[in-house]
Amino acid sequence: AYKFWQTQPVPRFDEEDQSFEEGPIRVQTVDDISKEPAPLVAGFEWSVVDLTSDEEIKEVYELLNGHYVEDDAAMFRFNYSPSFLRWAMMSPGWDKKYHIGVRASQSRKLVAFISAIPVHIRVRDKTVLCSEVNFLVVHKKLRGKRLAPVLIKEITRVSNLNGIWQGVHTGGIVLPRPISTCRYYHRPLDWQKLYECGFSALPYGSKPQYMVRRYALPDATSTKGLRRMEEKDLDRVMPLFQRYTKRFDMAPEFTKEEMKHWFIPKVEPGDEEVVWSYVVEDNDKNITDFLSFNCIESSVIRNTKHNVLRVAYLWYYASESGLQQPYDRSAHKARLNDVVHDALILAKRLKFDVFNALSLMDNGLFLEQQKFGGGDGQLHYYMFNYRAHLIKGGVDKKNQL
Ligand code: YNC
Ligand code: MG
Repeated sequence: AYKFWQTQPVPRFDEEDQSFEEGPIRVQTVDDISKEPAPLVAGFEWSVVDLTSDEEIKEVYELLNGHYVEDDAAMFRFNYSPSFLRWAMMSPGWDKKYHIGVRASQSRKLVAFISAIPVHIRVRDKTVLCSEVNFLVVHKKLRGKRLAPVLIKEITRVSNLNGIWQGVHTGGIVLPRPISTCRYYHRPLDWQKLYECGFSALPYGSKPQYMVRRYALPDATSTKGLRRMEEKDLDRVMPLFQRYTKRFDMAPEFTKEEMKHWFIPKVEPGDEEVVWSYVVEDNDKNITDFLSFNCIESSVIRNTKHNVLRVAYLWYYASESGLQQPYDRSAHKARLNDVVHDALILAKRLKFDVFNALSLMDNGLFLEQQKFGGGDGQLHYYMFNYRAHLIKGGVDKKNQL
């Protein structure tokens, strides 16, 4: 098993000695790295994809729309919008050499893809420059032919030539060896539609109208001072975000330019919005809370009534309530519940069908109270060429799920 992964600089499952110091597994220099991509099997060729081109982003969109990640029962498949794909793959430091495609030589059809962006990830006391790899996809007709390892080796080579030696990625499958594992939680916003799609089940003995009532939300938010985040807020959100993420063993480190890109991207005419960010500003103009969620639609694969689910994913947030000295767990819990409840209301108004969150950060403080239910899906977090101890939940170990 793991014929490919056992050749790679990643921790193994059977490593017992946990007394190591966290750091790189393999150390190389640019001289050690091939200047040419490995050849592909006859009939296929490497092709850098230009995501600024409307035709080429459409090719990536269509490949992912038809062939990307599905749930185990093949009822839903991610349907990332072209706007989302540009936002996710063209963050500060992006380079088109990290948008790697494979084409069939004759038809020119795009049949496989992999991408990366440069990110700084702090793991405990060390900050690591990584290639964050995403959108690995192989056309369904080319599956099982060991093309994925070739794509992974190519994105590694290009990263290495650029002086990046570590990687970070997430996925639903188990590989050697996760540094953390989270569970997905789902909070229905339109229960009736989720039921009709087969996403939500009717509990034994219940009735649809009870379920609809259970998940009903008020029309208006209630947190005083809550509003959309704007560019002028960046200088106040950044220090709050930095202090809040210090609570966790693993977190990204964003520059101001990155914060701007990730939380208040410019929406050009014709773009769909992909991220919604909010702040709470008090009477003294202090920003006390920040919260964001993004949108990934899922195609409903075989359903006569519905074609897509609009899914909101809770993303980063921060709150002064978690930073009080001494730490007041019940105050933090109450505040997060208020702000997340408002986020559910906002997402409902934006016509989302379900609100997803993972079992990470301080989410254990609100998931149950806000009527999230545990899903089947897990998300495993991996680092490439970096040995680290397992990462557990937030500072407040009582929050762990
Ligand atoms: C996966 N998701 O285990 P072994 S997530 C990593 N991540 O190798 P073949 C994966 N490895 O076990 P297929 C993987 N899925 O023999 C499979 N593998 O050691 C490994 N699905 O290759 C697998 N997108 O080509 C096995 O498999 C080997 O034809 C088998 O292709 C796989 O984007 C795939 O789930 C996933 O499109 C492309 O099934 C295909 O099946 C597909 O015979 C639907 O491959 C879409 C899907 C994956 C979403 C994602 C993150 C990817 C991370 C890749 C690793 C990056 C490492 C860091 C590199 C940079 C380092 C620096 C510096
Ligand atoms: Mg293959």
